[in-house]
Amino acid sequence: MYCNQCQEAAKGYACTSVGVCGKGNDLSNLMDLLIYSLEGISLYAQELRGKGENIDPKVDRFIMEGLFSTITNANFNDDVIEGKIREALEIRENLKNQLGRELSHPSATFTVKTREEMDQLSSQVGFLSIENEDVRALKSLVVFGLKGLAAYYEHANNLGHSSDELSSFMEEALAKVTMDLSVDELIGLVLKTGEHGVNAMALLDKANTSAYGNPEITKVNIGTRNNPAILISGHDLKDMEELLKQTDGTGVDVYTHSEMLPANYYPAFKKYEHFVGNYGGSWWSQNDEFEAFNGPILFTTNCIVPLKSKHTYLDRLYTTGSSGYPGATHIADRPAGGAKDFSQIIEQAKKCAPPTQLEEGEIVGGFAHNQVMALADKVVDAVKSGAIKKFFVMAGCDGRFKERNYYTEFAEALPQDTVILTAGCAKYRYNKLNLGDIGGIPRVLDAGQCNDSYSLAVIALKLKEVFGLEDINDLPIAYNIAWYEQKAVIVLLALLFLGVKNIHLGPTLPAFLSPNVADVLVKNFGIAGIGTVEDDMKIFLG
Ligand code: SF4
Ligand code: SF3
Repeated sequence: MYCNQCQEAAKGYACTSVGVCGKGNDLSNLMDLLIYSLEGISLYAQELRGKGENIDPKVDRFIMEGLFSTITNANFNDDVIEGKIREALEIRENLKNQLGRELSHPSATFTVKTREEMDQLSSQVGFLSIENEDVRALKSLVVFGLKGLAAYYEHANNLGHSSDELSSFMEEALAKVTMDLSVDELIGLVLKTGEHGVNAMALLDKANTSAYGNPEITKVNIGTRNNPAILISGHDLKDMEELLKQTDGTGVDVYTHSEMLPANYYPAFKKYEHFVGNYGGSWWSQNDEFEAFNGPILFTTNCIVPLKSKHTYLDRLYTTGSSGYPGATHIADRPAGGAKDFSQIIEQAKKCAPPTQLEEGEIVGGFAHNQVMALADKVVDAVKSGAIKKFFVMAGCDGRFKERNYYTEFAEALPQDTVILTAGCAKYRYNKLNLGDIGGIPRVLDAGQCNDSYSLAVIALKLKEVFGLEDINDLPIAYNIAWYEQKAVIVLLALLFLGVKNIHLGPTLPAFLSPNVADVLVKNFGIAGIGTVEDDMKIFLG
């Protein structure tokens, strides 16, 4: 195996024998082969689109789900990925028949029957097979960005929204990854991926808000009640809706974990009396928290942390959608026009003890673009009067390593006339610190999930307009972003596409960047890493 798609890649290089995330050698190789088969499918799809032919939406959906299932800690089930490879070959065959001829690239022609054959081929098709390290880095940036994009698109698609433009782009980009492109062409493709990342996040924003209303300022309870309960994690709001509906009136409460916290901000979900609040912290703290929760846990997406031998909750662990874990129960997709069936989870919950309380109090969030715009006058006045000197976008991910204490310390060290704009699970490093407010505006404004970084971009563009500025970089906004998995990669590419410069990215720069590609990002976009809190504070406030 050779995997370096996330921030926790071993030794800042790559995981080569077992993933820090828990991904095994075989699974990693199978995932490489799945991506390769998606490239083969995409070559046919692009050829057909070029001839004006339609592509079956099921093919688009398959590509989207295939990419999503290979995201860091989304799916740990070898059998599922093997099944997807077999399905991919069938789909590729159908597209070949639709086209009436075979394409020549090996990804469009290979066959594998047994798992041994899969293992053998997979070791030849991963990123290490690309010799030139700059080409490898740029193609990695595209494919990892596409994975994040596919995840966001899947959630929008689950809510009935689709975009032929997005599907076509995913195929175009996957097809191009198989080609000999120059470094300049690949840089163009990276930026185009960012452009479509903006489109995917905008589509998901529309899907979420048109279905569930605009997020609004909300105090989220972080304590517990004395009823049996289900914990739901991940990003899929359609799953959230169906779980709340099906648990209503059953005596079973619902709590969110990690990236599902922002579900608490939506009017359509807040109306449920049995939706109690949020339990625990970000993804990496889940093992102990799930143990203490006592009831069933439902994963709608990543981030799953493998259980250690001391953990007892595997029989309470459920996955759905693109997530998967060996030994956990997988809830099947919803039938056309119907809902997923969560009855098994609810029945188990009824027999479980209520959650053990870990903390009490509340956290405040719900500052997506609509809510912030409703407060725009107040915000603009605060900036004009000097009460707010600077905004700090600290969106992105949290992670398990100690170096991320930097973000807590940075938030604490920020002067009182600054406001943090956040989204994604990065917020758990400072959202319980009680950093106060500026004339009623909280000093931590949480827009929502990582995809709601889109909201932060909308807010920045709106402020640029209000202040009559030419360039988004003239705003008093600094970017100190934390990343972990590939959704953060697409968020980063989206910000670059929007013209945002001087983003600080930490806790370390991606291991998949070659020195030359890192240099391009530094020179053209002002990307930088992080240093000590003290030094960075001088840079940001200097
Ligand atoms: Fe390693 Fe991250 Fe890849 Fe997991 S996803 S194998 S931790 S680089
Ligand atoms: Fe990512 Fe796990 Fe936090 Fe959506 S999903 S942000 S790390």
